[in-house]
Amino acid sequence: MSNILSTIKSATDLHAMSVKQLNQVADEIRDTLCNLLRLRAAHFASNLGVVELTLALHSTFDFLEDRLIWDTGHQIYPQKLITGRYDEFPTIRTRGGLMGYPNPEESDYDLFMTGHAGCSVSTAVGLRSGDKLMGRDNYSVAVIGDGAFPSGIVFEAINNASELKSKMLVVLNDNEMSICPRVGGVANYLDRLRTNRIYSGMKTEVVNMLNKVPVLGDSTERLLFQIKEGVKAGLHGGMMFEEFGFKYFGPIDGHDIALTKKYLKMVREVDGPVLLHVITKKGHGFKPAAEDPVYFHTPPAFETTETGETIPKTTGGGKAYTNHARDAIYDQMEHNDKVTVITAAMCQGNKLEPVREKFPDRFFDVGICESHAVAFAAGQAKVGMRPIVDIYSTFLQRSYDQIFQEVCLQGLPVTFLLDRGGLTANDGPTHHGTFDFGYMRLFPNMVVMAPGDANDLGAMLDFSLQHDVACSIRYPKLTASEIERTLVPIELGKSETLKTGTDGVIVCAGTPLKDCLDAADMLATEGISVSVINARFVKPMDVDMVRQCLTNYDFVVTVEEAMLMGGFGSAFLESANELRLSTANVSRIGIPDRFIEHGDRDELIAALKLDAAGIADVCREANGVYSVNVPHGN
Ligand SMILES: Cc1ncc(C[n+]2csc(CCOP(=O)(O)OP(=O)(O)O)c2C)c(N)n1
Repeated sequence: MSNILSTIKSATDLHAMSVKQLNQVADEIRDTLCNLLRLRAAHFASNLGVVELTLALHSTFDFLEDRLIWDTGHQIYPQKLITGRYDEFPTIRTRGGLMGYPNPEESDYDLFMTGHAGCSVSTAVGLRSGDKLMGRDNYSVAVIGDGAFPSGIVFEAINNASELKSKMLVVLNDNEMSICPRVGGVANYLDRLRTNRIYSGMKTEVVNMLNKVPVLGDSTERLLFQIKEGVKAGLHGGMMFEEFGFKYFGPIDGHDIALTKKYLKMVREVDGPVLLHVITKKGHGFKPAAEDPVYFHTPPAFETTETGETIPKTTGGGKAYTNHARDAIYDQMEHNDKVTVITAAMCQGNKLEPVREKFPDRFFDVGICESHAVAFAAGQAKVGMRPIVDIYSTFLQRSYDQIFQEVCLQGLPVTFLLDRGGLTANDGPTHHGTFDFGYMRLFPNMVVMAPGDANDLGAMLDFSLQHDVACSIRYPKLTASEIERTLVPIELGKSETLKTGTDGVIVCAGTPLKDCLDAADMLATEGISVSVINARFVKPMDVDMVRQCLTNYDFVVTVEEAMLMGGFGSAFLESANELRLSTANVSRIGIPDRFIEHGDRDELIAALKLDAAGIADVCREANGVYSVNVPHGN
């Protein structure tokens, strides 16, 4: 059979294809996705689940004129394959290659660079509104998963779309999964809609019959009316959406291209907002992924053994910071029944499954609802519990106002464990957790910590739960280092000196600490003697440490895997200024004022001079400039 996929240059090529040909393209996309898994870790189950939906959408609409937003964006691979990026596809998620999320720089079909869930309906309403004002008669479509659907902002958008009477379509891609199985009341409602499918044949007749029940004025009749409306709501699928002003269609099988196209053509003619409920299966068409979509969300690269078996490629061993954090949480919950843990749909990412199993009453998965997660934690803290919000740094950004008002303004002791602090490598700019030092340290009543290694992490969690104040503790997506030393207990606003030198000093906030020590070793062989300090606290700053650094050494280098603007180095400079000490000899290593691309972590880190070689370079340069060649007594 000839390969059609490789010949598709633009999605408009699909318009002339028969359903049979589209199904062949679907098979070819699936093969291409499976082949990718042999190369590298990538989003998998979600992409396999939307192959037919993507083809149905692009063969019905022209998304160079119409608008399409994929919520979350991780299921964009089929779209990339049919919009002129087939040849480059093997480069996906590598530095300089295609991004694993929609990227407007790659194609006009990718309207927004997205990676955070929940905003697609809002954006689509905005696009429709703007296009209407510009006099364009086009159509706006948002595809959103059932996991993201309960996000508060989706209801804000639905509310607005009804008001604007926007001619637009929300495709609810219901695969019964977030990353883990979806949770909550909306999930239950969608389950009921699915099972209501058996009523679809008789629904109209029953509703017609109910409509014949007279509605009169006395109380018995009012009761009858209420019963009638209740029964109608139960029978008529999607009543909730209809009440919000959307026309509801479905549920339909989203793997049936012909059927999905039929519905898409039909809803395009409806004046006003429409919700099309589409049922798909994550991992569809590749048995192992369909059977275990949680593992196959972003599985590691695969390899085929000599016996022909497909197994995950083994990656370097060692325990990740995420696992250390999970074990520390487990330990705290075991010893203190006031401690709770809250995740916003990231149980799998944060490796919390054992905590969920062991402490079901104190484990809360609130769905992809980060703002709610934080306000919910504040509520628990107010009445005496000790909640831990275990969350990715980048997703916590969704809760900024709740950190301000519900937590800090009230002075409540909520602990934030910020996973994926720093670069997340192949995911790229939507997922790098580089802003948290800056955004967390702004608020009064917030302590900001960064463990230098795995030992610090557990000790910091313990410290946090012993104190009556909100604390943020951030760590990266990395195998943890454990630096050998006599452990100095965590003390509020106190740093830890790991190595004492005479020429300069490296002050590190967080896990680049091991690289700082390695840099110091390299420099020692060249006759440059540097101290290495584990800052531990971004806030409050260790003011004595700042004073000593600025008075005892020729040069100071601050290091952080975070934005320079507003980050640890900036905080250091602010302290120096308050001490009225000169900062001319302070160099800061961190992330400059731009979004960092996706790519191999080591490459990205090296380019930012955040590895041992880069840190040593900056020290060398500073030593050359600022060295006065006089011994300092420390
Ligand atoms: C704001 C936000 N929180 C958490 C995540 C992490 N995350 C990525 S995919 C996903 C599940 C999405 O489920 P769903 O919306 O049903 O989409 P599907 O996986 O079915 O495509 C989650 C929680 C995210 N991308 N954005």
